[in-house]
Amino acid sequence: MTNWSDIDINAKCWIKEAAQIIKNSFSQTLDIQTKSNRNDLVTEIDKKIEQFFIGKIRRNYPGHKIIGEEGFGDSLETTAGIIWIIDPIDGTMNFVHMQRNFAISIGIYENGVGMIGLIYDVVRDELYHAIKDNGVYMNNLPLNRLEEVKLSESIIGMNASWVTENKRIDPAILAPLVKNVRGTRSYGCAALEFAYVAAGRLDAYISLRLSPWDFAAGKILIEELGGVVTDLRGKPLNLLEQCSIFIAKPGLHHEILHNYLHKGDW
Ligand code: 2AM
Ligand code: CA
Ligand code: CA
Ligand code: CA
Repeated sequence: MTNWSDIDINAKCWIKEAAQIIKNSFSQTLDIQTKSNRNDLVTEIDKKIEQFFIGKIRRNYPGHKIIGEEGFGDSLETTAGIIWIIDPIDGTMNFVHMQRNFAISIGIYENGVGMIGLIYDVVRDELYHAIKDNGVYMNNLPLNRLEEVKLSESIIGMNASWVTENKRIDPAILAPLVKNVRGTRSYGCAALEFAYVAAGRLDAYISLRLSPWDFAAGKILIEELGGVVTDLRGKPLNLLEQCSIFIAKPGLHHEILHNYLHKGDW
């Protein structure tokens, strides 16, 4: 039998330890490199934190598998077994430029089912924490189930660049949505945007392309609170592949999907 409570206690403890390493780096000069393009940044701290978690997991749970953004984990073809999906720093650009608005994100899945989701806002010391069938907590305060909200009174997390010309979606699909909601916000940290939907600070969040480590923990939080997690076409996410993301409170998800995202040919 898997001892989930032991895994949970360890994961939380390692996150706090990792956060201290990140905070200590604020006084150092960072080695900043680029990945897929000149704005896709990575630092030695991203790599160090991923290796820190992998070392702990391998030592304590040798049978578990790991997927991490910086590539020090396993390369997996199936979701069988227990898998830790880790983003050591989500929001690296914010980490580099602002020293805030970034998070550590860890989702732990068993045979494709989300069991534990942890998103830690290091600088604000806010830990968003879900255990399957046991609710979601922010620093041990329970978060409420997600309730219906009117589109005209909702705030949606999305990146402004998607309403300009881009290769993934016709701006004519998103522009009417942007016009009809109460407001839009962009935080530059997918995990925190999931956490904000969980905490009721945002009502929905849209992203045109995320990787499993960006959404693994957040998906567990949102689903545990009764929210809906799909891609922009309303399809379930694949834990091993990149996909578009659309999460929202229950009624709002249906309304946006049918009245906006399903319109047009894209
Ligand atoms: P990251 O900081 O861990 O890379 C805004 O950039 C959000 O999108 C962040 O959560 C960021 O995660 C994520 N993201 C996913 N793919 C990205 C890419 N190719 N370049 C920059 N950010 C990316
Ligand atoms: Ca990255
Ligand atoms: Ca990320
Ligand atoms: Ca990252």
